[in-house]
Amino acid sequence: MAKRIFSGIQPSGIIHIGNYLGAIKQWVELQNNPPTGEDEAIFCIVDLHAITVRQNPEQLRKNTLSAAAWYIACGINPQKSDIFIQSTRPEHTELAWILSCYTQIGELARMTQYKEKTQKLQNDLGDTGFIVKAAPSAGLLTYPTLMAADILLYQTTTVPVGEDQVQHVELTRDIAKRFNNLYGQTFTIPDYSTKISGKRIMALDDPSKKMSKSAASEYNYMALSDSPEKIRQKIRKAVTDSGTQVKYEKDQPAISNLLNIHSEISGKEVAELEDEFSSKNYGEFKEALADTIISHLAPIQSKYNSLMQSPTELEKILKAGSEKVASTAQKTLSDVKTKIGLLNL
Ligand code: ATP
Ligand code: LTN
Repeated sequence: MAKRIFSGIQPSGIIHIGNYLGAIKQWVELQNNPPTGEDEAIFCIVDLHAITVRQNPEQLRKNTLSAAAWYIACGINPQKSDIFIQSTRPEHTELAWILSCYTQIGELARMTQYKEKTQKLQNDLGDTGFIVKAAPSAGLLTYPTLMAADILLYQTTTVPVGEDQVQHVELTRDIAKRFNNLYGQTFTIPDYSTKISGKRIMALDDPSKKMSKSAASEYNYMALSDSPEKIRQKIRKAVTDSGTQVKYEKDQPAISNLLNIHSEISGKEVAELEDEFSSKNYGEFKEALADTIISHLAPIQSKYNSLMQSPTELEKILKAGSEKVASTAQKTLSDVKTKIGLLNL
């Protein structure tokens, strides 16, 4: 059986180095060195997931096209992999509804992302600076059934994601097994694959939280689009611990996070970096880290800028991707409908 890789990112903000190191970088590696010769890779821009929290329509449109440009600028090759926008394939929402009828509310309510996003909504400061309590939408709760549909429609074998998404892939496996047990072999049971040694990239302004596109402050994340000056400023401003040594320690989460980022970008082991900076202070390490990020991002940013000059080219790539994946999605959905007793007229 052909192996199929599927993954996606929400166009809910500016793509950051957490998305790059946790997801896109490993997508590119899988695309270029597939585990078997016949692998196929599909990379989606999951705009329907982004609307589980309120988005500005104009900004959402911009972020969607810009996500496609970042995918390509980082090394996803549309000749080798399919890139498409989730909402352009109606099979995703159709299968998501069906799967939500095979998922328990309790399973959804205990997802960490649901709990975190619900809490964030309830603590958000409105424009006036006062806390505006917003109730979570049903979409935020059923988010994982849409993600399960994304994955299962394509008979995906491998889902390369950051560590925060593993729980959702595990739920996808449970739903798929449940369905297969009831109706016979229908879905391939997907595996997840994580990089960055199973660690997540933490926020620069608070190492107890993950780096996130939808953070209130831009000092939380390092965007792929940040200018060299901004990169230097954000790294200088990044919080550090009470210690002074550049060492990876459990009780020194801020410097450990910065070491992790350096290691992932430079390809040097953390121990090697600890050696290199053993007689240096935090300030010197931070300058070196900023240099490393700036030079790594420079060619990616220049490719991104040139892609964004021709939005119609990007749209063409996205349309072609959507058409290319259509037949697999339609085949799975039709099989599911028949099995559960819907008239497939
Ligand atoms: P949002 O803040 O809007 O929820 P996000 O920044 O968490 O967005 P997603 O679109 O949810 O980003 O995630 C896209 C991919 O990037 C996923 O595979 C996710 O696991 C990975 N990812 C996101 N944040 C991090 C992080 N801080 N460290 C490592 N991987 C991450
Ligand atoms: N929930 C994921 C985005 C996502 C996804 C997917 C990832 C939606 N559908 C299918 C892998 C496979 C996130 O990163 N927040």
